[in-house]
Amino acid sequence: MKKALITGITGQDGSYLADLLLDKGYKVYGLKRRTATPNFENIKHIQNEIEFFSGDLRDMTSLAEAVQAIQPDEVYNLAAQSFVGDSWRQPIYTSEVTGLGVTNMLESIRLSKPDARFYQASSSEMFGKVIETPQTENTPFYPRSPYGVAKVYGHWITVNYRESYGMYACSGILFNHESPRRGIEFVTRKVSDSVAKIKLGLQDKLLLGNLDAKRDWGFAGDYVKAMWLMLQQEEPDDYVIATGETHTVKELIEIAFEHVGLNWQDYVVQDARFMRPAEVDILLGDPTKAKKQLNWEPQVNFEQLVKMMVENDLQKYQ
Ligand code: NAP
Ligand code: F7E
Repeated sequence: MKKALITGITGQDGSYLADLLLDKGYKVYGLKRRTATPNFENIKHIQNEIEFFSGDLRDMTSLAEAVQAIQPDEVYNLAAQSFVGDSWRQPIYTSEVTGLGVTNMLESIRLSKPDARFYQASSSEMFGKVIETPQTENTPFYPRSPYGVAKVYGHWITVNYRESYGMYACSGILFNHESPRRGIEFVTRKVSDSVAKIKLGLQDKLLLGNLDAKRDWGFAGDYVKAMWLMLQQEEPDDYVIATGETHTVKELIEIAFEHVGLNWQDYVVQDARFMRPAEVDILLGDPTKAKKQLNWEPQVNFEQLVKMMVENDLQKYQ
């Protein structure tokens, strides 16, 4: 039975990846931070099938002990301070977790299970103020937030460990991916949750920042399959994972409100508090390499994704 260690198992991607690996017959281990109150919302349906290790990406002792004890075949490093907006408010913390945390994980593997296959959750935020469109594996990085800068470090240290020590280390450059398990502060979930509440008379207005930003949004359930595929190849490599379509925040709002029969102009208010000090105006990924080499294809399109999220939040409040 193959053994996989997932950091960030309580998050959106960690939970979908755990579902996938359990389905494939893996023994799944999850690194989890201690919290004062339970934090199992995304994994409550599989909680009893996972073996947890207590740890934090900033504390290498906890990671090294987990790797030593588990001797995993595959390690998926999904843990991060992942909210771009907060990375300006907590830049040092973000660098430590999202940046240096990757080295802590790689060192833990190098010291006691160097043949484990490693996946690093890199991000399209590394392209930031984009040098070219669409973005590919060869597009130079120009990060625009402390989060993006930390992810560039995580990406290059992963490449460096592959080249320095011959480790099977991959960096998946994933564009935005969403789901009903998305954190409430991200724009898609903020919109789906608010639309559901407005429809049910539980909220009056939806306060948002930049409506013109464009993102290449896909479904998280599709994207975790690409993570697994990257670790099943003969050689480790880096891949862009995206849909190849881009949409504005305004289009997202239009579809979400229209789905419940409301006009977004009656409810959406722009609020400077949700604007960012430096914005990423457009992201559009070219997933050709992943399609060819991994045989990966996204199954859920943008409109289906938005409707799925609104439906889920409607059911929750009903
Ligand atoms: P998420 O929902 O925010 O989950 C982040 C996970 O990291 C949570 O389980 C969180 O635990 C854990 N974590 C945070 N700080 C930690 C620390 N110091 N030590 C150990 N664990 C810690 O993020 P996601 O959307 O699933 O994304 C997964 C990964 O992919 C992240 O690295 C993210 O930066 C990256 N990524 C995401 C996207 C996207 O569109 N979703 C795109 C590209 C890359 P708690 O539950 O305890 O907070
Ligand atoms: O913002 C605009 C905002 O916070 C998307 C993370 O998973 O994907 C995610 O990062 C866009 C931005 O995601 C609001 O300015 C407008 O242009 O949903 P978001 P993100 O910053 O793209 C990447 C790939 C990651 O790696 C990250 O971990 O929407 N926007 N008004 C707003 N955004 C938020 N959050 N809230 C608003 O009110």
